[in-house]
Amino acid sequence: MYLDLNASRARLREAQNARNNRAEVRRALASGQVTRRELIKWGIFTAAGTLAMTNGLSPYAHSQVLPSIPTGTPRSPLFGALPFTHPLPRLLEQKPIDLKPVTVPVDGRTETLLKWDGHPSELPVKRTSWHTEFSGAKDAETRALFTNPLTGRGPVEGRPPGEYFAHQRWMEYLPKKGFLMSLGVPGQDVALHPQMERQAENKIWSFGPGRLSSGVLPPPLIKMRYGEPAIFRHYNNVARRYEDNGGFGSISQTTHNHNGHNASTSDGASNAHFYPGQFYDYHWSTTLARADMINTTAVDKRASGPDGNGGLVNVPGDFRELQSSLWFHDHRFFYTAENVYKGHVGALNYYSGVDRGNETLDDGVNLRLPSGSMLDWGNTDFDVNLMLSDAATDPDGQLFFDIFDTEGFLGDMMMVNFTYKPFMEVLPRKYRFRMLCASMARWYKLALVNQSGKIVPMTVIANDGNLLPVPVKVNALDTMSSGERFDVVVDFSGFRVGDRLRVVNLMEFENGRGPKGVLSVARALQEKSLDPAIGAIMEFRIVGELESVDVPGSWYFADSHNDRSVVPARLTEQIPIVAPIRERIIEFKRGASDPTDNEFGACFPSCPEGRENPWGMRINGAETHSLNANRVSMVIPRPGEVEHWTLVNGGGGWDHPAHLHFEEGVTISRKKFALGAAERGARKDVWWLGEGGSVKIQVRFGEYGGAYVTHCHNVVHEDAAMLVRFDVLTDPNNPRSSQTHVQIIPTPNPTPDGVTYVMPEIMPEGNPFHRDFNPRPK
Ligand SMILES: [Cu+2]
Repeated sequence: MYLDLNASRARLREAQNARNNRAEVRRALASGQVTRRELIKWGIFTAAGTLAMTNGLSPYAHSQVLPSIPTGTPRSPLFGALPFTHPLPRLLEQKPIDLKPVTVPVDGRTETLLKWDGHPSELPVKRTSWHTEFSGAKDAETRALFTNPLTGRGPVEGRPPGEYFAHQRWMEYLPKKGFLMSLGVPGQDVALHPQMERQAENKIWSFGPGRLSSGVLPPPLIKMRYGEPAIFRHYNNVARRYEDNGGFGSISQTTHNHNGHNASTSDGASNAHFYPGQFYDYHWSTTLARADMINTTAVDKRASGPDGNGGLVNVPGDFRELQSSLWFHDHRFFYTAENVYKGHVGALNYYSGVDRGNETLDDGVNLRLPSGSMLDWGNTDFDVNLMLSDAATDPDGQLFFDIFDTEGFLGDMMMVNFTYKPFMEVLPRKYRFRMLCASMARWYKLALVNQSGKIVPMTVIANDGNLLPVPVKVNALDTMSSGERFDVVVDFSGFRVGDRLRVVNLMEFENGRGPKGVLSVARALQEKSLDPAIGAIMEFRIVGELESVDVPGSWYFADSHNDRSVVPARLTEQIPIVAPIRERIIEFKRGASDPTDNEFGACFPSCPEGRENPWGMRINGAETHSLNANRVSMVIPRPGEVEHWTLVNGGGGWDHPAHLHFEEGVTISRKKFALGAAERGARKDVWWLGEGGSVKIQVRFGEYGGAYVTHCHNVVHEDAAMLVRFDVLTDPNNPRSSQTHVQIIPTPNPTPDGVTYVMPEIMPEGNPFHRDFNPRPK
């Protein structure tokens, strides 16, 4: 294609100027040099409070002349870094710490606290937040014990006080292990490739092990097993002042376990974010869904976790609800995209009797999927987490994010495990890859090719961390939108040492509205696209020997190594579709009727100055609303009831991946688009809807209660308020379930000085107890 080079250069210059000017506006606002009102008066903001689309401010303002670059900004400099020159870093496995129970008397009864083994200065874990002690302190001395040590104000634990945010079913799912981690500032030690610039302070905030540690990259991997509940203690160790955020990211954060079957207290998306110097104890309970309804006495061996000695620990619940490849990431309302992009992310593998992470142990329960066999469970030698994301940098090689973008920010550099286009050495045998789309607004269609560009089939075994009933062999994966996971098995045994294969991205974007289309493998390999993320993104190299990750110092040799893993013809059983108790229609739409209608100001909780929130959601055909965390849009009245939900893309040329927290849904059908090869009857938690499309799912809730959300997982749309809150009520007749959550609880309102509660509004269109509620909306 012929491009006028001078015009092209001029446009790039303008785009870079626009980026600088926007950064200038952002700094002026943050430091209080100008007000939003002044910016509107000067024509820099529109009356709606959004950045005016003028030259010098918006890189899109004059893009009619030349084809646009998806990022809307100049290409990121690569500093000579070539693709496939740096090895894939494996995610950093986190070592759990034993938690030792101690019983203490509290107000005439006893309570079980958990002490961190080998960490005597660490506050024990307990059922209610330490915020309760801070709030209830009778004197300054006692209060000081439970005060945020970094700031000297507010409680030491950010979890809201009292029963509303107490860990539910505490003794039943008493944590045995703890993961002690901080989200911190890595300083100058991290780069996306050794040849690229080191990231400046506060460009990346990532997890590191221990209390008040620096962040590190690559992101962490946490291995959990059924029957071993854990605590994830997250210290907030990022910058203290919000203007020190390197241009993007919120210093108040919260961690969402996507999609662990946990109480809303520990879901990380119940408006309970916390501040620098504080920690938050998340109870990752490993509860198997339907524990109160199916296999309640834990006799089914398939519903189990590995005991560490070749045996199993049975747990109550439905084995068809077992989960495997989960992940965790920030969920601070209005700032999720910035924070996740900045590094607040990790992988979470759940192991079960069926999906053991051991390929040789043959007990009639274990599926023996590719993994390894050096450890009793959780082998990762042949079971590899691949976290896919896209990034963009400024001309100095520093991570860049456009906080005024509400369409979907796209990067032009493809990364796997936060490394630019890596390679990985593999043995000629079967591997399992746990692929995760951790991008903000970009989705993928992936194929695998050999060195002559011919397709090598992959076998999909799990979708969003749920085993498929039967493995599905494909030439290319289904669309993998933001938040979606595919577990695939690739058989390299037909290749010879020295052979190379590549993972190719076929899905083209030109802006954040959604994909432009899918390219053929041949075109994608020739990179015949203006989208720099098209083409090969990772390389596999067949080698003859390989060191073990699970037991470093041990080696595998291709000529003597015997692959004993299998991919059984049946992996699990499908949950049948039945007649629902009620139906709901959930629309993902543009144009909320009340973006500023809130007693707390424009947004609740606080949202960025100067960014409009054009996105909203509509329940059962009522009014469209943007997120207000103090509004309950749907009530789930009783555990166990089957509901059918139709997730609808409200149109306008946009695409949205719909994400449901807490429970998976069984995919029933699609409108406008065909079901994907691995989608029929599959359990999922993110559904790509497609432009003008819809998906019907079957859901069922249980075991825990509280406030959850369902939202668009284009996290830029999500941050522009495309979420709704739903509240799950617990069963008053079940003595094991929380009696606090038999009703809707107040909404936490976090501040650096502590959390107060406010009373939420409940919308009739989503409330089955309301006389206007329609259980069969059309
Ligand atoms: Cu969306």
